[in-house]
Amino acid sequence: EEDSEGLGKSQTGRRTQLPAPQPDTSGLSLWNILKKNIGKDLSKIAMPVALNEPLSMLQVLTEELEYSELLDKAAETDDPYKRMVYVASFAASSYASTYYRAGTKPFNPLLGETYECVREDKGFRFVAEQVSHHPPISACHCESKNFIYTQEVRIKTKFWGKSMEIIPAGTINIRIPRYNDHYKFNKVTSCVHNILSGERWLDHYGECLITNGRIICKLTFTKASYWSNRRHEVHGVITDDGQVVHELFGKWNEGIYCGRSASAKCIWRTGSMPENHNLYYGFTRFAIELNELDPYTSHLLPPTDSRLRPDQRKLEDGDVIGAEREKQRLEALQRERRKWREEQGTTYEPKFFRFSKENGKEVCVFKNDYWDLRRDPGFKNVSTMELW
Ligand code: PIF
Repeated sequence: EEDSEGLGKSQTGRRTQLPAPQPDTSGLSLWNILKKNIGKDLSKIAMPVALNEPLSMLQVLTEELEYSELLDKAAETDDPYKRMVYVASFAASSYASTYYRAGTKPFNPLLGETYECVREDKGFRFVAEQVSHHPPISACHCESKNFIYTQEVRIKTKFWGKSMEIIPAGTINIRIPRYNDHYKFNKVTSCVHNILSGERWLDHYGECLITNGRIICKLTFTKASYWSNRRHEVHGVITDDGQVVHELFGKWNEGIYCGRSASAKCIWRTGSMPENHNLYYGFTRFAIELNELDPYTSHLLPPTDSRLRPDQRKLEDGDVIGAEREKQRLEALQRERRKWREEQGTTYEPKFFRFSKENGKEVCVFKNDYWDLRRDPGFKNVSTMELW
């Protein structure tokens, strides 16, 4: 049964565990791969599947909405400064899931790969698509009765030897129609430390500037320093026309508080991790659910959905050798499609998003037809690419 908004009602409960634990990849030497590619753009090098976690970049984007209830709270708050407090806490919360994840990277989606996520419990529905391969660009759109969230990720990587920086470009837009709010913000730099040896860990640093008209929040992610054991700290200042209204502090892996120390109010706190998460890629409960293929959804999905990608499924099932074979096959097919387009002199057009110009900048906008096309009988009569 589908309700009027097209938010499917799954009868089954969601899974609480992955089908197989993370394979042992301790023998894998990243150095052997990276030494040949120093100074090169790492996104142009095919990496062994054993470095991956069984989620695509499109699904990892969905993880940033794990604490979407903060946006729901914002949408029920008349005070515009408090709304900014919730939105800023949401921005910090979107990094929480990365804390246990430094060991692996998501699958680089194939050009034209898509991912949908319908969460009737959280009240949102989400669509993402890989809209460019080189450079990798993913676009997503999420809507609920309370908010509209869009994001476009363009990643640049810098390999420094001991560490790798991931420098994101692109903007996150959150609209709360009830108050006519339009929040815009950028992402901060992420850094994978000890990329070649030792225990890998992630840091996020830089300034995230959130604007909503005159009300601005400057959220600073502090870079870990050799001289201090304070890590993962975030602090923020909300101003109206330059006047400080609220102050925020906390850690992106623990929680965010509003106010001054003793009297501060907790706005957000991370959820508990599932048991044995260290054996299962450090996934949160929400992450575990993302690649589940339940019988209700499976007949509605377009054939391009990440859940149907065979190498990722094989990795999830613990079959690294099969996954590597499939990854190479899919990459070869993708190269053939690219060659074919070059011969035809055509360029790739995204399916559910459209490139357009906004103030001279290229942006990727949701065409808003995904959920209509999905209506019974799903995507059976819609032409989509054959990716695998
Ligand atoms: C392949 O992607 P990989 C390459 O793009 C390859 O060039 C392409 O062939 P083509 C293949 O079709 C692709 O499958 C390489 C690269 C991808 C990202 C950006 O999956 C996000 O083999 C990075 O990967 C997030 O990966 C990292 O780029 C988060 O997906 C930690 O650059 C990287 C990652 C670097 C390794 C970090 C290891 C940390 C554990 O012939 O079409 O060009």
